[in-house]
Amino acid sequence: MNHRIKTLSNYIHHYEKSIQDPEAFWGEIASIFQWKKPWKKILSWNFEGPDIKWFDGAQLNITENIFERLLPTHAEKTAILWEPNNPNDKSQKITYQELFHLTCQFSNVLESHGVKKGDRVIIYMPMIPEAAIAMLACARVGAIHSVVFAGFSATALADRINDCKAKMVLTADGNYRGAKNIPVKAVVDEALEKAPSVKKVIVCQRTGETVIMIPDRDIWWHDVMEGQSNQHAAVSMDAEDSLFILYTSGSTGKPKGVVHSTAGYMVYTYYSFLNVFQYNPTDIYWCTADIGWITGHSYIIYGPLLAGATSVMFEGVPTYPHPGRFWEIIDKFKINQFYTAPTAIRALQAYGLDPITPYSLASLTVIGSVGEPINEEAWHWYHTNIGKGKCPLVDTWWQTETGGIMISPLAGITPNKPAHASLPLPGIQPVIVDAEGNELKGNNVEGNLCIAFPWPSIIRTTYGDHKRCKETYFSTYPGMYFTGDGAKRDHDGYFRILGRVDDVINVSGHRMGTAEVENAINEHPKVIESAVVGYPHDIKGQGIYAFVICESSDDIAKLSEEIKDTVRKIIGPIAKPDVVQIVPGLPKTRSGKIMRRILRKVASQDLSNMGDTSTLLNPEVVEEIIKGAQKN
Ligand code: 7RM
Repeated sequence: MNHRIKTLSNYIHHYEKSIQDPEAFWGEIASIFQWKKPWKKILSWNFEGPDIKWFDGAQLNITENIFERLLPTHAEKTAILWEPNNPNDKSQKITYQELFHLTCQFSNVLESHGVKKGDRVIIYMPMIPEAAIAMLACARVGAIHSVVFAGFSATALADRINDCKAKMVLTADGNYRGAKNIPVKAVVDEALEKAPSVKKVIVCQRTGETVIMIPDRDIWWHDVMEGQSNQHAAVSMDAEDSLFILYTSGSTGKPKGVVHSTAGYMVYTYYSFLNVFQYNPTDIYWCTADIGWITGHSYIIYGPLLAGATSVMFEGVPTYPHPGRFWEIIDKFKINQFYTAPTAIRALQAYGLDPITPYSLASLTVIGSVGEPINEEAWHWYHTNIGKGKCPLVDTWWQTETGGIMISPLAGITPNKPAHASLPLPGIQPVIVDAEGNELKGNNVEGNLCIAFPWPSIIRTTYGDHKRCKETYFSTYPGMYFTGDGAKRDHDGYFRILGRVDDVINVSGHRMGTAEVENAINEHPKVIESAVVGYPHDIKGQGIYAFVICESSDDIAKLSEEIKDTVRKIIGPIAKPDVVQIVPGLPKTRSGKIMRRILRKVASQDLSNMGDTSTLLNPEVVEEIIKGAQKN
C-alpha cells in the first residue's frame, strides 16, 4: 500500500481499510520505519483503564527514524530553516546532517550531566534552533521532555517542574519577541527557588544580556557543547515508553501533564503530516506555532522531520516589525504549505490588504488553520487574500491529547467547506453523542464529540495521576474518549467543531481553564470569590471575563488592574482577564453552584433571555451584575 492518499476515492478506500482492520492498516504504515526490535502486537487496548498499547514489544528511537533512516537520502537537505525575530538578522539553514551532529553533541552533553532514560527535562526556551535540538537530544537519550511555553510565569513553570520532578532545565538568557526582550533565565531562577528537583540548568546564549549564573547549577550551552563528539548511539526505547509530557489546561484544578508515547506518536504525526498537507519532497513548509504547544511538537518538529521535510521555524511574532511580517517570510523562503491560527488571521485581517501587497504569495499551495474554530469571515479572508482562492484551506481539528490532527480536509483532496474541519483522517472514528451518551447516528446531528476507537497517538496517561486521565477523558461517556468539544455533522456528513462544552476557554488558540484563572485571581488579598467565563472576542476568539467579589470596592479601577496583574504574575500574560467586574455577589443555585450560564450571557452582552433565574438563591444579584456590566 502506498500510504500517501492522492484522491478522494483513495481516501475513502484508506479510511474503510483503517476501520475494518486497524492493525493491518497501521502495521503497513509503521513498516517504513527503523525498528531495533519488531513489535509483538500492533494494538491492545481498553478505554476502562485506560490501557492502550501500540506496537507493543517493539524497540526504537524516534530520532533514528529522523536521522539514521533519512540521512542516506537527506543529508544535504535543509531540515530547519530558521528565521529570526528581527528581519535584519541572518536566517539559518540547518541540514539533516548538521542537525544530526548537533543533536548527537547535545545528547552527549545531557548524558555527561547525568540525564538518563526516563528522566524528565524541562525545556523553557525561545523559538531558536537549539530548542529543537534540545527536544531531539532528549528523545535520543530517552529522557522525557516537557516543553513549557516561554511566556508562562515563574509560578506556572515551578508548578510544572514540581509535578514531573524534572532534574534539568534547558533555557536561554533572553527571548526576543517582537519589540520585547523577555528575560527567561531570570524567570527560571525565580521558579527554581520553589522547585528543588532541578540540579542543572543549561543556558543557551541568544540575546547576550547579563544573567546570573549560579555555580554548580548553571552552565552555558556553548561551553558544554565544545569538544563533544558529534556521534551518539541512540538509546533503545520501548514502543510505549514516554516520549514527552506536555501540560495543558482542563476544566478543573491545575494543568495536567499529557503523556505521549514513542512509537504510536511517531507513526501518527508522520502519517497525518504527509497526508493533510500533501507535502512533496522539495516543498518548504511553515507552521507558525510555538514549540511550547502541541502544534509545535507535532507539526514543526516531529511530523515534518520524520517525513524528511524542510520545516521553517520563526522566532518572532506576526506584527513585528510590521504587520506584513508573515507575508514577507512566505515570499522570502517561497513557502509552499503555511499553517497558522485563526487568531493570527483575524489580527492581520484588521490591518487590511496593504501589508500583503508588497509580497508574492505565489509559492503557496496549501494553507492551514488550527487551535480554535475558524469563523467564516476569517476563513474567506484567508482563503481569498492569502490563498488567492486557489489554495486548499485545511481546517485541522485536534488536541494536545490526540497528539495529531484528527478531523481535517486533506489538502486538494477533500472538497473545501468554509469553517468545517470536514472528515476524519484514516483510523479516526468520531461519534457525536447526546448528553446521556447515546450516539447520534446519521447526518444533521449536533452534540458532544467523542472518539470510539484508539489511534496511535492517543494520550496514554496524565503524568503521575492515571485516575485523572480516566476521569477527564474516559468516564463521561464510558467506552469512549471524550474530547470536551461540541460538534455538528452536517447534511453531507462533514464535521463542524462548535467549541468547548466544558469550563475551558480558548483564548487566541490557547486553552485556559476557568478554575485555573479563578484560583489565580483569588490569590489577590482583597478577593473573596471570583467566577470566570469566556465571551466572544473579535481577535482572540474568546476573551476572559472575571466577576469578582472583593472585601472593599473603594478604588475599583485600581483593584481591577491589580487583579489582572496578579493573574499575569501567577500564570502569565496569556491568562490575563480582558475584563474584571467587581460585583456584590455571584448568582448561585441553592446547592451553592455558581450559575455560569447567566454570567456568560452578561459577559457577552446578550441580555435578551436570561432563562430561568427563579431557582437562584439570590436572584436580586443578577440585576446588580447587569447594571455593573453596563457601566464597565
Ligand atoms: C491543536 C490544539 C484543543 C482545543 C480543542 C478545540 C480547539 C483546535 C480546532 C479547534 C475548532 C479547529 N490543541 N480547536 N483546533 N476548534 N476547529 N480546527 O489546539 O490542546 O491546545 O487545544 O482547541 O476546542 O478541544 S489544544
